[in-house]
Amino acid sequence: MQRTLVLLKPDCVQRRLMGEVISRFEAKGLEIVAMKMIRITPELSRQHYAEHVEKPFYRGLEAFITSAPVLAMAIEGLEVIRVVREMLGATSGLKAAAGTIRGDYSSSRQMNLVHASDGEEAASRELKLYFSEEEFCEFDSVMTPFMRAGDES
Ligand code: FUP
Repeated sequence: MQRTLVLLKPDCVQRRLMGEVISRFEAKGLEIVAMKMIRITPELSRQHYAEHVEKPFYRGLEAFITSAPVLAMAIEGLEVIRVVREMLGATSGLKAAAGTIRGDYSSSRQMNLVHASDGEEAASRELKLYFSEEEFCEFDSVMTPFMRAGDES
């Protein structure tokens, strides 16, 4: 079982698309095990986007990501890091395939609605930036027996 960090970005919050996006993760059978709305500070933005801080587009990216609240979620499931990235689609909404979240709702590279960790190392680092251990809410999902066979783990 893996966990990944998902952020519904300021454009998603402002456009009232949070419910649409959360519905897709729920319908897929993934577990939301932590969730909170926060305003990203410039300092957190620099930590989150550490690999991009020196790039020319970083200024605009920081201004955007700090412009309104985001909804941070920890999502759990089998191969969830890859599964969620595939549900998001390519980084730019203009390139993302139809049927993906960005492909269906975004026409922008910067305002691409959702962030998700891109690998195990990133997931572990990013989850720690947004959540403390006590904030994860594990539970026995009554749906699990109807979502996958017992030997699929
Ligand atoms: P992704 O992993 O799909 O979220 O994309 P990247 O890590 O490559 O980029 C992080 C964020 O920077 C993306 F959400 C979009 C933004 N970005 C720009 O605004 N301009 C660029 O030229 C490239 C990325």
